[in-house]
Amino acid sequence: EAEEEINFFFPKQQTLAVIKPDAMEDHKEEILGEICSRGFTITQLKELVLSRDLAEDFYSQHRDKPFYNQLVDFMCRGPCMLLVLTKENAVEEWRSMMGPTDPAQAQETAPGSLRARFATDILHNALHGSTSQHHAQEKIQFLFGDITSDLNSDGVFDSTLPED
Ligand code: IDP
Repeated sequence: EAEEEINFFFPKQQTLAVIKPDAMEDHKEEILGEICSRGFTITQLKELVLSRDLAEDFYSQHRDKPFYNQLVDFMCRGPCMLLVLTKENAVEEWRSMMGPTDPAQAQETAPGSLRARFATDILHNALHGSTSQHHAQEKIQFLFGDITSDLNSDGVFDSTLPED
């Protein structure tokens, strides 16, 4: 009953976090430790090497950017850890824990952030986090949803994502 009351005032939210291949090598334990010590619940977790198709779909909104191919190469070069994080205000809080996309900017404006500490450059920036609840739900369904729900009417796997 106490928990029901807490959830009424501070509704739980889910976000998708990804530890990218550059940070998996040396910083995985420390990042997971911080996620837990900030009070996030890890609701789902999966470690895998993304296929090229999956990485292309995951970042399909960037397909016209000059860095798209490099980004896809980078995302499939080694294992990633995919995490569903649950907490009140999870989307915003995880973005703020990560810090800005570019670690140079992160070091200036958010020196304690995870990207300030663990990212190498604007491409190899250690972490992903959803920017809205809508995007979070879409990506969580894409990465963790039952594979049969992604079959089209011909029973063929359909990996296209809806547009933003
Ligand atoms: P975000 O990850 O902070 O939400 P986005 O702009 O959505 O940032 O970019 C997605 C990912 O693409 C970034 O995390 C980073 O790995 C890469 N990226 C973004 N901007 C650049 C760039 O200007 N050059 C190279 N890679 C970039």
